[in-house]
Amino acid sequence: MNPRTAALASIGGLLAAGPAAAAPPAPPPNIIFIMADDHAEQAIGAYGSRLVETPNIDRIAREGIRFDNAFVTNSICAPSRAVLLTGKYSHRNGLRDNRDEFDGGQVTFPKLLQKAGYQTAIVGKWHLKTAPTGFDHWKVLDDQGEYYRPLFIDGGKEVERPGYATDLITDLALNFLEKRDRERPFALLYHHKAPHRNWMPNVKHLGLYAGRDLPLPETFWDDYAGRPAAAGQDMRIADMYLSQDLKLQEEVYGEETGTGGLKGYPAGEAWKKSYARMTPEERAAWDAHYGPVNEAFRRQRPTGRALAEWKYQRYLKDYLRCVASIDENVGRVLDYLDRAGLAENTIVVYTSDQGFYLGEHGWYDKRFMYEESLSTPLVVRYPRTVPAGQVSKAMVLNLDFAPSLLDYAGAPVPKEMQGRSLRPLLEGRPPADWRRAFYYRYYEFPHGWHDVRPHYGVRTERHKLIHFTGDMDVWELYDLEADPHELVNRYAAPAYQSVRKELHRTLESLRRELGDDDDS
Ligand SMILES: [Ca+2]
Repeated sequence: MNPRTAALASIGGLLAAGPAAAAPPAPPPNIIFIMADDHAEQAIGAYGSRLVETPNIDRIAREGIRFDNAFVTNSICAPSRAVLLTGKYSHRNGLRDNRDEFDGGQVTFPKLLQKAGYQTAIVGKWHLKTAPTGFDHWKVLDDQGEYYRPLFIDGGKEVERPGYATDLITDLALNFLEKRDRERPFALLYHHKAPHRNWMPNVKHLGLYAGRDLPLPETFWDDYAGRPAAAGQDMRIADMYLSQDLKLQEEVYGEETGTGGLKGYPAGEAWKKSYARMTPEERAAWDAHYGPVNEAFRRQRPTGRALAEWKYQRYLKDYLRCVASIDENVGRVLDYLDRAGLAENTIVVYTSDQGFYLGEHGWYDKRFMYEESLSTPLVVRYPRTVPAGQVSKAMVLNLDFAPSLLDYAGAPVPKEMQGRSLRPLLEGRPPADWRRAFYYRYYEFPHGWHDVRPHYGVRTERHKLIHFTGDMDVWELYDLEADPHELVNRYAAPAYQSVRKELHRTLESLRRELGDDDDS
């Protein structure tokens, strides 16, 4: 019986039996919230990717729901995590960019789940500088985390664990599930480091894409005409480091050919350290793959466009190999839920802290309010009440996670939370007054990486208005239907003046409503 039929049958049963024979209240759902780091929709099978297969993430979508319009409110690692925990925008939760520290004293959904009787845990990436609060159990990566032999902060101590980050984080997740208190519901935040830069695959996945080249995105050679902020960034694949990003050895590359997003960063030294974290066996497998890559580079010495395209292939293949490891490990967790009889009553969420550029506009990284980094993958499975095989086009935000999970746990959602529970959407009852526009704001400048100008804006179902602030003071307007790749800024186009006026009105009303009217 599929879940929809099952739900109808159980409602039918209740009606037939009458109120006197009402079933005992259902137990609160368990929660496994899986968040990857920098995992773009373009690299997930369920979203139509032709680049990589992700059968386990796809399984969550197939047995539940896929959201095609899921977005973040500030497209960068730590801020997105603070939004997840608090259900509040950056200007309200205080974590505006990666330099800020998270104020762990504020209200978060894990704390409220604890009050509601849940055991709460987080394993893997944390990245909020201050120690986790609201978790009964936590083992988190130190800072960004390393791919090989990563350091975990565990009971206040740093513990180095041999092995590969994605496997190790999954081991910790399964270990928590195995040792949990079986009398109480659990909420486990299972957060991967991958596929964040510097994209070091598990050695067992290095053979993927052998002898095969990946297609260049249509916008790879974007000239950024009419978009000064897009022209001024430092996140072009053409400028990636040959060492830390693309894994060439010093004797081969000689000198770096790119800025890599942060002038003066000692990329060669960083790469030596990353490489040295592998065991002799891992290094042997690594060298067996990268030795020939280094050798081919030494022979060909690509320059100009050929070098940029060579970098694209190297970057994207390693990124996708990291994704393959995540998918394999998500499969381990889904299998565990099946074996333990937990699948039916556990909400499984798979998402990322934001989207990412896989060569679109010639870029890697995120930050911009353009579609690839504004969007984030989101699939959810909860067989007990969420019908399988659904696709939602509703505009949903990372701001909605906290209220949704509290709603399912039967805990009150505090007024200060600015998102809205996704529950009616998950259960196939989209509310008529669901949002049709949302507000975005990015802050990290001039400090930090990649020189992306601070900006804010509004996205509606069809249009987008962006204001790059400060001395740049440039407005951009996109028509996503006519120009899905956002190549033509129509802010000054005569045909768009009434749309422009309407977008300004929507933006101002959202800023007022959300209490963010400070441009500085
Ligand atoms: Ca991230």
